[in-house]
Amino acid sequence: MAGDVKRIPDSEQEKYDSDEQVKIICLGDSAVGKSKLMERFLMDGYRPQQLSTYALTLYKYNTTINGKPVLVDFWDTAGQERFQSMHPSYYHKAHACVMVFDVQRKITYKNLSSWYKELREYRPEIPCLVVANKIDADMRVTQKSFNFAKKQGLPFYFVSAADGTNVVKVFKDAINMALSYKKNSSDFMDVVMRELENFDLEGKEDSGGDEEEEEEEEEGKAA
Ligand SMILES: Nc1nc2c(ncn2[C@@H]2O[C@H](COP(=O)(O)OP(=O)(O)OP(=O)(O)O)[C@@H](O)[C@H]2O)c(=O)[nH]1
Ligand SMILES: [Mg+2]
Repeated sequence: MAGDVKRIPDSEQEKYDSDEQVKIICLGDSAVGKSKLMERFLMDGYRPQQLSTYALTLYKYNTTINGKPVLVDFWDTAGQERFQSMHPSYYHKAHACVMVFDVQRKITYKNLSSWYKELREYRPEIPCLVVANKIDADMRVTQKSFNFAKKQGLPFYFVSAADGTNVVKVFKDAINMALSYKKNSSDFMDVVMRELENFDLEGKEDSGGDEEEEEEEEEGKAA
C-alpha cells in the first residue's frame, strides 16, 4: 500500500540533476527520532521548509565540500511511515538514505528489512547508512550486535539525537557518500531507473524476507 505522500512533480526535483544539489532521504518507523536527528544536526540556523501539500519537510543545509558549495536537501516524512510504505516520488533522485531504528523498540529494528527492501526497489545502488538511535536511554545497547547492517554490507552507527553522540558524523558521512554516488552514477542510469520505476510500481511481490532470522540474531546476542 502506498503512503499518503502525494506524487511530487518532476519539476520540483529537477534541481537534483545539478552538480551542487543532493537529496538525502530518511527512512524508519514512526517515532524512531528521524526529525530529532536532523534537527540536532542542523541545530544552527536550519531552514525547514514545510511542503504540506506533499506531507513532507525539507531541511536545507548549505555546506562546502572540496572547496565547492553544496546544497543538501534532507527529506523528512510527516508520519506516513504508519503505512509502512512511501510514495515512489519520495525515493526519486535520492542520492543517499539514512535508515533509523530505535534501540528501545525492537520492532523498529525488525522493520528495517522491509524499509530496506522498499528502498532497493526504487534505488538499488544509493548508499544507505543504518542508524541505531536513542542510545542515551541505555548505553548498554552499544554492547549488543545488530547484524542487519553487517549482513547487508551497510555502515552502522550508534547515535543519540538527545545528547548528540555521532549525529554530525552520520550526516557528514551521508553527504560525502551522496556526493560520491552522484559523481559516479551516470544520468543515463537514473533515466533507466526512472523507466523501471514507472514500469512496474504495483509489482511488489514478497520474495520471502528474512525478518525472523534478523530478530533471532538480535535476541541471541542480547543477553
Ligand atoms: N531518549 C531519546 N529520545 C529521543 C531521541 N531521539 C528522539 N527521541 C524522542 O523520540 C520521539 C520521536 O522523535 P521524532 O524525531 O519525532 O521521531 P520521528 O521518527 O520523526 O517520528 P515521525 O515523524 O512520527 O515519523 C520524541 O519524543 C523524541 O523526543 C534520542 O536520541 N533519545
Ligand atoms: Mg518526524
